Amino acid sequence: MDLNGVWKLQDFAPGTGVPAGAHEPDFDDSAWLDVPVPGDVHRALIAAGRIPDPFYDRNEPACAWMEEREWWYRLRFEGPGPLAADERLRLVCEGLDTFATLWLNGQEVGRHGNMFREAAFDVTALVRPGQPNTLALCFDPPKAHAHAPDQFALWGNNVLERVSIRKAQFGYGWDWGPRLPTVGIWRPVWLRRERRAAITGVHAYTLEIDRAQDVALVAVRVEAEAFAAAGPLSAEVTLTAPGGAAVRQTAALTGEPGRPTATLYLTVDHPQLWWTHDLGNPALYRLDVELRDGAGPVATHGTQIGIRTIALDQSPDPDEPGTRFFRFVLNGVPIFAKGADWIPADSFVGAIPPERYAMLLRAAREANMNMLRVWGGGIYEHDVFYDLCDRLGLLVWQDFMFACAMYPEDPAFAAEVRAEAAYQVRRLRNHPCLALWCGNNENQWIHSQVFWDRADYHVPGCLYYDHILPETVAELDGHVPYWPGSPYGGSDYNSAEDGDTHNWHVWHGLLPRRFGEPSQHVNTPENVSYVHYAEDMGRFISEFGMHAAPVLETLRRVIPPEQLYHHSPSMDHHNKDEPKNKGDNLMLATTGLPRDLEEYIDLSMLAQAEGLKFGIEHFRRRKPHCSGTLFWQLNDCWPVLSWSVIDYYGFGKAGYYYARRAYAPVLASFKPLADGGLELWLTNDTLRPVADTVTVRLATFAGQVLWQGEREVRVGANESRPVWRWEPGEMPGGPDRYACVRSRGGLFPANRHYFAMPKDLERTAPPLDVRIEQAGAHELQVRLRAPAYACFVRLFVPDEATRYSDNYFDLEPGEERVITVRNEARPLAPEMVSVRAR
Ligand code: BMA
Repeated sequence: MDLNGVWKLQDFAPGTGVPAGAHEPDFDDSAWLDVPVPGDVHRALIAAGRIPDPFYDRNEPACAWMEEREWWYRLRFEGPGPLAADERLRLVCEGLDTFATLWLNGQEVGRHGNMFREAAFDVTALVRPGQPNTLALCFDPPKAHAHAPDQFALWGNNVLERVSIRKAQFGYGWDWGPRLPTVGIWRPVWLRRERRAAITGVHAYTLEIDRAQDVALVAVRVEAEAFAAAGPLSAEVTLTAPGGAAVRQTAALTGEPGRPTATLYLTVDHPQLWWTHDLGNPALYRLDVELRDGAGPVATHGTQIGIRTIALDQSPDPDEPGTRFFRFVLNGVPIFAKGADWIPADSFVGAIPPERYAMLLRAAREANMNMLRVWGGGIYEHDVFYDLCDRLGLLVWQDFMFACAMYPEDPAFAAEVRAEAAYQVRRLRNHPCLALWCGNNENQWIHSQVFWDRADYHVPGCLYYDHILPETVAELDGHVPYWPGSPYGGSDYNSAEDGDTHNWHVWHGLLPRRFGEPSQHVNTPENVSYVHYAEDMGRFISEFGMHAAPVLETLRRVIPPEQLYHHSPSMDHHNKDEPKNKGDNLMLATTGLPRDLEEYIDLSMLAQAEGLKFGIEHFRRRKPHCSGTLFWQLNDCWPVLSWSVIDYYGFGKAGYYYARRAYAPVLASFKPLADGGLELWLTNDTLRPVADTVTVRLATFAGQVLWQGEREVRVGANESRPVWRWEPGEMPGGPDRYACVRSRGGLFPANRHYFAMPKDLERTAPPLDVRIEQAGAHELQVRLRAPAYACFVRLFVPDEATRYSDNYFDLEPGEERVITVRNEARPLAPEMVSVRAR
């Protein structure tokens, strides 16, 4: 029975709800607010006008009072029909945020204190069958359980009282997020009627794929709880292929009488493997389990699984002695992980519509990404996230939810962590998208930077990252690899030789350091310039990035008109990264400083986009020594100036389109050499060799071709290598010119190289010839041409559902391009499109 829908909501001064009788069945709650379950208290209060929109202007502190109230939820529901003697009822709350006490018909059912694991109670004796029942929940004030420990804070808005609560850590404020800690029933609530026995766990995993014999071996472990079973239990497991062919098997459950288990082994002929979308088809099989006792079927369980193996290769890299690989191996094939870090898609995590997940994950796939990292300061995502990643063929690097702090290790907290880990591993382990379990975000690394010289060196929280989490993963999953932290590896936990790294050298101006030396933040234009990515010889770069403003349309929605200027108080409030001039330093190094708001938007976007292009191209050329780039960050949780490439409303920044091209399955990129020479590289992430005729041109921005050549090139499957080299002087650079490469066969997107930073280029923006044709109610064709070189050509429709076949690109003199603009939600007309260039 589904207890989701509209409940009643009211706040009380701490400790006054019970004396007022709010837990009693006959309490009058008719004046209370409506609140959706699952959902979020903030959203209900905004809808009722009790708090202003916290994202607008500087409204955020106007919601702070909520942290000091206790919050009550109530629901009246009709009890189910009479229970038989062999039946029981369980109340299952998948997500309570956070410290809750529950009453059913006035009787206390239990308490719960962890947002990240379900609360389940046997309520057989409390529910009134066929009659009205009342469920009441009281959430303690979030403040009441927050104890600020004695430890360093990373940055001003990193509030450490969060570490004592198993709750989304970013809600207490982050360097891209407001302080708006959530309260409420954030995941579904069910009343589960069970008869004689229940399925408590299903774990499906691929044991082996034999590609020569075209056969796979899949194991399915079924766990049950028998509370009134008529005789021994058995399970029938059916695995159905996408085309309908099914394999079926039955086994008896054995072992502990009340908690028997069985593992079934299914041989699948002609298996359709689950691949990431760029390497194949993410095939999904339907898995059905039926549990039976002597008297017949008692329970069923249905899910989707993929047949795939995933491993983390850390063998020594023979070509870079002293280093080890850090690369994912999918179905036996080493892959280059291309993607971004994922943060919660809204500050109010209980109220995120599934469409928002679909929009963001589709955008990730369209940007040629094959992996996202669910970052450890947010949430174990909603089911829809993992279901979509399964379907779209996107791998997921899953952090456990610990970030940027030291964590308590007392027994009560440790027991909570153990229970949470067990719940989440069991919940997510069947998803074929799952590629890695990771202990936390940055906890070992940050600790090592602060306490590097302490003799009694111990990272508080290691009990989890080194013991409890890996033990839980080994016991309950055992097939998806575990990694203790991000970054992790090497002597300083952020090493170029071993493990994954976060490159905050660029952007935060963090100078390279070795273990045993103090760290330094040097925020100067020279130091934050993205050219330093070229010094990064890391194995797998799981964070790197830089800020850009969102589009003007987004700023207009949250910044009052009189505050629409760079560094206005309201704009600075929407930038949580201290000091707030890092973006200015990056622009100083790259594009020059902006003169007005529109230029600020353009130049910050250009600096971010060029930086991502530069970094991704460098890291991809280093394949396989570097085997992954996840840039910080894909998305936002509110409208903000941040590292994201897709803003809160869904508008892509320039960086989104630059990354999409830089992540193309086959990439052609120029590498400037230290001696003044130049190389052309081809990076092939596909599993087949490629060959093409490429044209390279050196030309001035004004239109004079200085050199042109054509050549046949070949690159092996899954390989990156130089295919052309110009000695110093053969391709003479300068601020008035560019080099560009094109594919004759359409193998890769055209690419170009500037010989100077954008601010130093000697050129003037040409006029654009733009012709827009209506190609259907929801589609426009935009034909573009320029007499001289046009940089940063951008099309814009002030509607976030609009998609562009390409955007923020360059046009060579005389080149004609046709861009398709589509909006499935609303009709488009030519006058809705603005087109500009630099
Ligand atoms: C790392 C991340 C986040 C942070 C980002 C930008 O620290 O893991 O915690 O938001 O860099 O500073």
